Amino acid sequence: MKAIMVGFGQVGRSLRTLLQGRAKELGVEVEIEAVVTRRGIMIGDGEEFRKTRDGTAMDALNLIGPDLVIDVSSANYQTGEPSLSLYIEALRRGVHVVTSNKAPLALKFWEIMDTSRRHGGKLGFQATVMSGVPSVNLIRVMPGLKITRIRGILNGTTNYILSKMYQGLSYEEALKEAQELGYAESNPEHDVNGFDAAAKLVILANYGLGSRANINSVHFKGIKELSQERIIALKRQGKKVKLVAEAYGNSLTVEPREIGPEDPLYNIDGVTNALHISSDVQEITVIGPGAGPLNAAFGVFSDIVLMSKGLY
Ligand code: 80F
Repeated sequence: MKAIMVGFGQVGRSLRTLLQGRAKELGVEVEIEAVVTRRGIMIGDGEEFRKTRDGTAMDALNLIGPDLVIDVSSANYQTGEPSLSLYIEALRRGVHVVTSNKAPLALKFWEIMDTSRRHGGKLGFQATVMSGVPSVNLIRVMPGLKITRIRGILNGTTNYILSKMYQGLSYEEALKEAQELGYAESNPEHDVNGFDAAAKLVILANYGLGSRANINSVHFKGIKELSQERIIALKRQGKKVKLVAEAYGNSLTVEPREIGPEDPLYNIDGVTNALHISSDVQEITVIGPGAGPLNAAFGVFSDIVLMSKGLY
């Protein structure tokens, strides 16, 4: 498959390593024909980005005519651009899109999904929610299940910060660590104000519950107003604060909740995320690392492999 890759940050670099290291052994051939960043276009592939020419992702799509667009660029929650237009155009042409960028899907999920279904370009977005831990793709492999409720911890950075504050670190120290580990968004405000978890909840609610939601449908609140004193006081009462995302009926919420040991989310600490799905047939919980460059890259990689093998 001829691919263009948009974004060459932490996730992009890890993805390149995964593709080089283990795609061939799986019988998957992916040639990165161009890389696009804010700085312009690099024709071909390389360890480091070296600009070959000016241009945008759309220019690269036109120039290369790829089979696959990989989007590992930063999220733009204002407009979803330039990724949103890129997906629509690529999918219309029957070009597949695999992405870890939540913004276009949190803003225009059904426009993108309908374009994919109408024109045949496939859309892989496992990495947008819980990185490499099956969430979107878990729902994908349970066709026909009537999901009634989704509840979980969907942001690695805030769960990491809350866990560290519980152990006595300050908010600032914990955020700094989360940034150094590559968990936080390029604008960490999006993590700590609940925006990132809200975007993920929109994607799951649309895909799993068939909601017609966008980021404005979510009542969300972040963790910035929580003081360490409060977290420590709750600890003495045997409680923890978790940023809980929940979709049920038409209600989509992300907010800090005080929970006790009886709640299955109580023991989900650090960068670990958890997703609990209730349905007419079964209850399912999946637990695993929600963030990290290699984990997010693995989510993208798994989509590429499954797609190239015609498994969806
Ligand atoms: P990083 O900032 O390292 O790289 C972004 C790249 O995008 C840069 O190369 C930049 O030049 C390029 N770019 C930005 N705007 C562009 C434009 N207009 N045109 C072309 N290129 C452009 O970002 P990361 O860490 O590599 O992340 C890439 C994407 O993966 C982002 O959309 C993330 O939201 C997404 N992602 C990252 C995750 C992670 O762990 C996890 C899953 C998705 O739960 C949490 O705590 C979440 N913060 C992690 S989610 N890094």
